[in-house]
Amino acid sequence: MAEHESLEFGKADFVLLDNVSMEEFMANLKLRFEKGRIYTYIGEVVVSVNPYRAMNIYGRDVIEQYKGRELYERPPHLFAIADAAYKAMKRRNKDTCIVISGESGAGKTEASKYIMQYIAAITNPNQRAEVERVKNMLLKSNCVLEAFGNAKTNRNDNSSRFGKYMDINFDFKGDPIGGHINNYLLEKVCIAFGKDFSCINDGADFKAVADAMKVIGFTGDEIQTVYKILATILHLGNLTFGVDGDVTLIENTKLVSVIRELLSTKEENVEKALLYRTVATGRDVIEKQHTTQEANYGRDALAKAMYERLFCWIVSRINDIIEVRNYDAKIHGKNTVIGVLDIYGFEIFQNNSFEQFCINYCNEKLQQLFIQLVLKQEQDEYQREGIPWKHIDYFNNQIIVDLVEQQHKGIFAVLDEACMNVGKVTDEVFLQGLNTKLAKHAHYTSRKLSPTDKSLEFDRDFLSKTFIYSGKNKDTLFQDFKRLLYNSSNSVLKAMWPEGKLRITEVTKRPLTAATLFKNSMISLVENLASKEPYYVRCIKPNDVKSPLLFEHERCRHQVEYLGLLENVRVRRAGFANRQTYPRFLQRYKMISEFTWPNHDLPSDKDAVKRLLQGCGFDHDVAYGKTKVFIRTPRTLFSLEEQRAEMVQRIVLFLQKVWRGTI
Ligand code: AOV
Ligand code: MG
Repeated sequence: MAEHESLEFGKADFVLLDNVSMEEFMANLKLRFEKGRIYTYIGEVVVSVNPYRAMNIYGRDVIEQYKGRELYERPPHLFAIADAAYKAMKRRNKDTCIVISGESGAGKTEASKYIMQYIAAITNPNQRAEVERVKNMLLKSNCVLEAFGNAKTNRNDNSSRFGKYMDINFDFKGDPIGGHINNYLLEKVCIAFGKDFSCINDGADFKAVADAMKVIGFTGDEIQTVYKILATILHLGNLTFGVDGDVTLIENTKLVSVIRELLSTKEENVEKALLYRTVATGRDVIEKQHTTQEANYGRDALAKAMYERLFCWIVSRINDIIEVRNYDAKIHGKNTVIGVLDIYGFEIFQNNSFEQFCINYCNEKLQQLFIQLVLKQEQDEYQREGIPWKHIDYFNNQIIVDLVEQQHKGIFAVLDEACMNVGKVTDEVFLQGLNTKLAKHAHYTSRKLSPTDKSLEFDRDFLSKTFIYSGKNKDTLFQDFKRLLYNSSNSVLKAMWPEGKLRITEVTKRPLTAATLFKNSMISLVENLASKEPYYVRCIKPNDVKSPLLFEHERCRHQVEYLGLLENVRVRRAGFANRQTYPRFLQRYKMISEFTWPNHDLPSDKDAVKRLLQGCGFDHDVAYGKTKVFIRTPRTLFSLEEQRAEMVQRIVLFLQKVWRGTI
């Protein structure tokens, strides 16, 4: 329970609600939002509501207030959760992670940046140069990744189109010595020609990004190449094809020269790659001319693949630069990690596609992890402390996750199967597959049942109404393009396309589909998170118009519901609303009992706490663990707090009298 906050701002922890009902939860959330209290706890989980205005709560002074404090000692804040993760890592030598979730525009990326800033601010008190360098790189890398990986959508002006998981490595002193970024890109789905990405849109922006890249340590050649790739992608967008008889040709041939120059390849190679594909038929290798449709398709695929590859390359270069360098730190000394996950949030658009399906599946997966871990953590603590655990019912969304990722009959598997039919992949084939395999699934409703709606429907909003283009699932960049880029005399570009080295007859293995790659990357992400001690930030978007004033009740209620926040409160409460170590408990409440004030003469703090609680008549509402006392109902805690406040008041009055000499 956070002190220093009066009830005028509502309850700082939802666990303290009088009744756990949706109405009370929402009333508290709204009150706090309106009073400018954007953070509220559920135990150790931070619930955050996007304020859509600059808040004066992230400064150095505020950082100082949270440094080294316990969670409930200060008003709820991201800094408190960052500090808790840091403390656990440092004191208990634990790898921890901070998982930030919530729908698009809810404030995840902003939260991740404040968390990084906090960690950077509280570490390296001795100003070690190497640590300063690493911290600077970690903060700067964010700006570069955002420039390439964020885009304006109608849900968020600065929407992350990639998921980012960043590990920060710490040495035994607790100072950051390196890091690693995993990006979860949406395969093949970078918005057409990337034209929506700010780094391409705006020349001035690119200058700022180029400067940041330079600071991080990208070479001049590398930055030049990035620039050339972006220019190529833009030019590809203007390239058009026509026909002359049965010959497909490029209409604006001048562009080919420009592209050739940018890519440092041979002009005729560019033209050939755009108009033909090389196919191996048995032992023969022939060149087959594209139709204009195929040529258009190939051009778009090239632009997207170049953008995607560029992004991945930038991430891998940043990783080269920020990885833990110091050999000693790697081998000796303890090296612990805090991971920060900021991923694309759940989204539904007018038209939803494979991209939204992947994003929403990812959010389901994280929700599953949340359910498992929040419950598991509780259970573990009770076990550790030797307290019996009562099972709680909650909605387990494993069934939704299975619906998507199950072997052979999950949606991804059906999609992959539909994509095996070379040449005649249609959404109809895919739909048929779904109808056959999933007809009886409780959470699947076929599109056939709603013929006017061109979407596949799932009965839970989480998965949104998704219309999946099966075509987006295939790796469809013609080999010829890979060879073209590999044969560039620009060594940076060449290095991005190593598979272009393969000769046509060597390219036989069917590449994994986008769905399978994505699924695998999600499974390993979740495994990684599950191996760490998790801390959660649950972000809520208050309205759809980016207003700092509007708390749209229904929109928020819906999020509270699908984030399972009420269940979270119940789980937390059905166990125990509050737990504190014996010494801490005594420190705070000893003044309310004659047995413990000013000191106790019992054999242990545990005995003293027992005596105190028996004396107050709360013995029935608590359990005594090995190191902590567990308080079941918030009422008891309130009562203790009230008694304490009363005592404090009396002591203050008493002291005032002493000072005035009236006693
Ligand atoms: P997201 O990461 O959750 O969406 P962002 O973190 O980009 O959302 O937040 C969206 C916008 O909300 C920001 O650009 C800010 O204008 C505003 N905002 C968010 N948090 C704060 C805050 N703490 N203080 C002030 N303004 C804030 V997406 O990336 O779309 O899922 O894929
Ligand atoms: Mg984001």
